[in-house]
Amino acid sequence: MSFENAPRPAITLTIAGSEATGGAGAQADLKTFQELGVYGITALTCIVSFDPKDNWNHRFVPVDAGVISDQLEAIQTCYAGSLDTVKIGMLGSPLTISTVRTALQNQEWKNIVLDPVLICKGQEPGHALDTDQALKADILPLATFVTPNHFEAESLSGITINTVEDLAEAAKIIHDISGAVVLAKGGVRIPGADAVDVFYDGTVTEFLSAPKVGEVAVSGAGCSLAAAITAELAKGATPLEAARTAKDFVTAGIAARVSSNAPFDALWQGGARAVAAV
Ligand code: PXL
Repeated sequence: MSFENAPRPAITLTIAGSEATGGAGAQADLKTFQELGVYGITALTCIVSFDPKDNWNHRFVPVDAGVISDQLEAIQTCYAGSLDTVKIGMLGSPLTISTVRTALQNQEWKNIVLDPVLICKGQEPGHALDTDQALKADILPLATFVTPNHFEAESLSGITINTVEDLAEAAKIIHDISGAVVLAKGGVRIPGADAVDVFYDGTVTEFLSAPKVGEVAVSGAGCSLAAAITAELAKGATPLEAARTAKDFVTAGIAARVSSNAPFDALWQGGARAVAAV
């Protein structure tokens, strides 16, 4: 056995928040990266702690802007020349958004995958609106791939989404605004037996469909989907291949989900491995 010739993993960064219970955010991203064979690194933007005494609303603490840019300086210097793929998750404030934008513009990227986390339960509406607008103005134009959920697709496209056809229309509008490849997620929000996501890259429209597992959204599904796309792109997959692999990854992770004392389950990133072993 030659250790010298062992393949080296692609380096993949997530710029995301911590979600302490491990279902969503940076924790979900890193588990997904590991599961899909890429070397995951993280710059933390905020710390979210659900509040069991207040209907599991989000307690949100931003990481200081200087500390975010310190993390990104360390990462970008350490991996200059080998880091070209980044996932962006929850940013949470206009100041964080401008800090992240500055760091993104310090280097060339092959893939900037944006999971446009628009609202966070527990944030003040005025503050959340400023954050949403800053995300659209400052980060969306830099994205090469964007993964809005139902609510985010309505907000970014400006249309109401009741059907899969509406979702496809929204994906086209978001592509036109951003230039990015779009995977718009219907999840459990659109009626029907299947959870349907719509892929659109400016030419190809593809409906990715899987039977719904229950009617309640599972924590971490959106984060893990975007992280799986990121990992696959870093390994050299095309956007459509990455979207298909990510959909399968998330479907297996939902089937093998973890329950807790919270009123929602969490996706398990080891689901595909567990299914394969049975
Ligand atoms: O699922 C969106 C999300 C992303 N990032 C963090 C979160 C959540 C939802 O709870 O807490 C840190």
